[in-house]
This record gives sequence, C-alpha cells and structure tokens, in this order.
Amino acid sequence: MNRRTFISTTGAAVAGSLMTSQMQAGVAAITLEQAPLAYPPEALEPHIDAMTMNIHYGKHHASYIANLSKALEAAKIETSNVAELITDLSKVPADAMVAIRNNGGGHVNHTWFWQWMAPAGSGPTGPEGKLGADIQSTFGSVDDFKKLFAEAGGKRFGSGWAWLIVKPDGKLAVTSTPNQDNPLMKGVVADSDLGTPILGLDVWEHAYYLKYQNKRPDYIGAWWNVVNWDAVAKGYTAAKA
Ligand code: MN3
Repeated sequence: MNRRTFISTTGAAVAGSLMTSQMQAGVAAITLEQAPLAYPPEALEPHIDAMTMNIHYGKHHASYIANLSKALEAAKIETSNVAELITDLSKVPADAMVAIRNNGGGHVNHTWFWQWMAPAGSGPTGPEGKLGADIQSTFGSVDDFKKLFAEAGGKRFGSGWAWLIVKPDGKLAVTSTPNQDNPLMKGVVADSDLGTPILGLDVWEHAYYLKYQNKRPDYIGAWWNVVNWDAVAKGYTAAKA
C-alpha cells in the first residue's frame, strides 16, 4: 500500500467510524488488526533506524495487540473500535481495566504514530494551510510550537507521549501523558488534557534507545524530519468537522 492509498483509506475510516461523543469527533475506528506500515521500516532512516522500526512495530506494538486481545477475551468484551473503547474505561470490568488501559492505549497510540510519520522529503516539511495558520496563532510560531512540544516530550519522566490535540472547544493544545495513556481517556487523563490527538510522539526508550541511547532531545529533534504533515492536517480537518 503506498502512502496515498494509505491516507485515503484512513480518510474512509474516519468517515465510517461511529461518532459517540464530541470527544470522538474525527477519530477513525481502530480494530484489533495491526494495519501494515505505509512505508518500509528503513524508509525513515537516518532519523529513525530500521532496527528500531522493526522491533517497535513488529514486537512492541504487536505485543500490545496480543495482550489486549487476551484481556478482552478474558473480560468477554467484543469491540470493533478500540479507540472508542478506551475513551471510557469506567465501563470495563475493574479487574480488566489496567490491562485494557495499557494495551488498548498502546495499540491505539502506535496505530496513530506510524501514520504520523513518513519518509523525509515525501511531503510538506511543516504545517501548512489552516493547520499552519492556527498553530501560529495559538503558539506564536511553528518554532514556538515545536519547542513546547519537545519540552512536553523531554520533561515526561520515564515513559509516555507528547501530544498536539484539538480540545473540545476546538482550540489546539500541547500536552503529555504517562505510559500508554492518551488524550481520549476520560477519567484517566485530567479533563484539561482531554481532546482529539492529531500528532503524538512516543518518548518511551524503546522508540529511540538503539540509535540515540540516553539522548531523548536528539531523537525528538530528528523526528521532526519524518512528521507526516499531510496526515496531521487531515486529522485536524476531521477533528474540527
Ligand atoms: Mn512505543
């Protein structure tokens, strides 16, 4: 599947997803299948190395799906949309909650993460159009946004994610969550940090350690080269619709 096909498929999924709340606006359904990468694992070199991609996609992400499937089976939960399931974990049985939170978040976050990256030079090098204008008016400039986002990822102690979200009032915000939590998770994430993620960065060591070791800021700096701004813009449009 080439990148164009991949993005239009994602768009169709957005249109066909079940919108259950304002929070879910623009969030495509995510099943228990692992979607194929839209690019070869070496395509993000030198910024993200092929071995990291192979282990991250093939082992870490795959494990979240396997463990989520087990947890759902044990709890007798059937879902065709994990992204929706994790928005309200108060609805899942208490003894399954931790496993579904961690592995459901892990599956959803990584499904998005692969889509938010693309080979360097294959698309816009920064936010354009309405997204670019709104990032500038919200954060002062694109560089100010990047600085804030990099700080959110850099300061996250231990493992977690940095996010660019569209809040329920339509405004852009930068936030961060620990572990595999994400901004869709009501009751888990502070209400002020809830929103629709349109860009996120994995700052778990498994995302960068082979190439960058302890130098997380270097990983974050290099990662901007492989951000798929077309996909971010599409997500922004969907979240605002
Ligand atoms: Mn990861």
